[in-house]
Amino acid sequence: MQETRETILDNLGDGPVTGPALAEQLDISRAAVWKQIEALRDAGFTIASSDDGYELTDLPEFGGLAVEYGLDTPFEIEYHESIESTNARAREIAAGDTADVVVLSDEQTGGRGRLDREWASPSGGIWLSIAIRPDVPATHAPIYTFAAAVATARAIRQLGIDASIKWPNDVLVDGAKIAGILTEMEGEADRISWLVVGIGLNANVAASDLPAGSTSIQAEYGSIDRRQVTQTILVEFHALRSNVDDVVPAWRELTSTLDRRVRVRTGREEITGRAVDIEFPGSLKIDTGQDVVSVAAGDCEHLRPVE
Ligand code: BT5
Repeated sequence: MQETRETILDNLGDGPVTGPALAEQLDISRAAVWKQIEALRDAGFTIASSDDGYELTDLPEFGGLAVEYGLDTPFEIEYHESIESTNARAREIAAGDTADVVVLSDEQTGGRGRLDREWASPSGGIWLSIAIRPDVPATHAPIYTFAAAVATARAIRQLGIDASIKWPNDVLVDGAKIAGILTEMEGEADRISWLVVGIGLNANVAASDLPAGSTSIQAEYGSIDRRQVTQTILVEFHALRSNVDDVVPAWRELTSTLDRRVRVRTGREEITGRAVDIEFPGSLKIDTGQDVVSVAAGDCEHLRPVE
């Protein structure tokens, strides 16, 4: 967040503060302070003014400044009411040399899943893409998908919803999909140039506005404060991307894929067996009965146990 705005918000949050006091502290004119206050009001912040000065009394439910307010990560947020795809926008930003930017939208008109599948993104969801530049080889890219899945599952579980991760990129509640992750990257074999991790979480969205087999936080729990949930996702993701060795153990704790029968379709083959483990940076090990095979990517189906 822009520094002046952040200082003003911090001051307003701590109690009434007068315009002249803010102007002096920030070394700007009183008119400039007033302009900043108006801009914050336009962004949905409720700022009361009395003889004692200005005071922050309520935050907007969602938006870039709202999510940045009190967020302890290096991410800058670019917010849209509506956009075609936050991943597409984050890719543009990342290609322009900027990193640690989050593109966030209330609605997407052309949200995408893997293999260019459609991703339903009505207003009320949490649709976000994080552009980062990790200094790692391209083969490590999947660990960021797993970090995002862990961050999202943890944020949902904080609400008391029993979310679990299905390998590789789905977050489920009772078998229904509540969130999905799409990671895209560019780079050479030995180094990633940029990576965009897209997270789609069905938050304040009615299940009837989603494809069959999906669920939402609204359906499982009721409407939530998207600002808080988004902040939790970003804080958890930031912690994990800063310590990638923590990702696989955290993922194992949250998954419903391990120790069950699965069918995985890759572009080339179909593998059925018992999922026994995942390995850094995210391959699934499947015991087929004849062999233990390692699959790096694919669509996974949870099967019923054989009698
Ligand atoms: C995914 O793909 O699960 C990745 C979804 C990533 C979406 C985010 S939103 C922010 C960012 N911007 C984007 O444009 N994308 C990312 P995949 O595993 O391929 O699953 C896609 C399938 O999930 C579809 O074919 C549908 O069957 C189903 N689906 C579509 N919309 C859904 C929704 N909102 N909730 C649950 N399932 C959905």
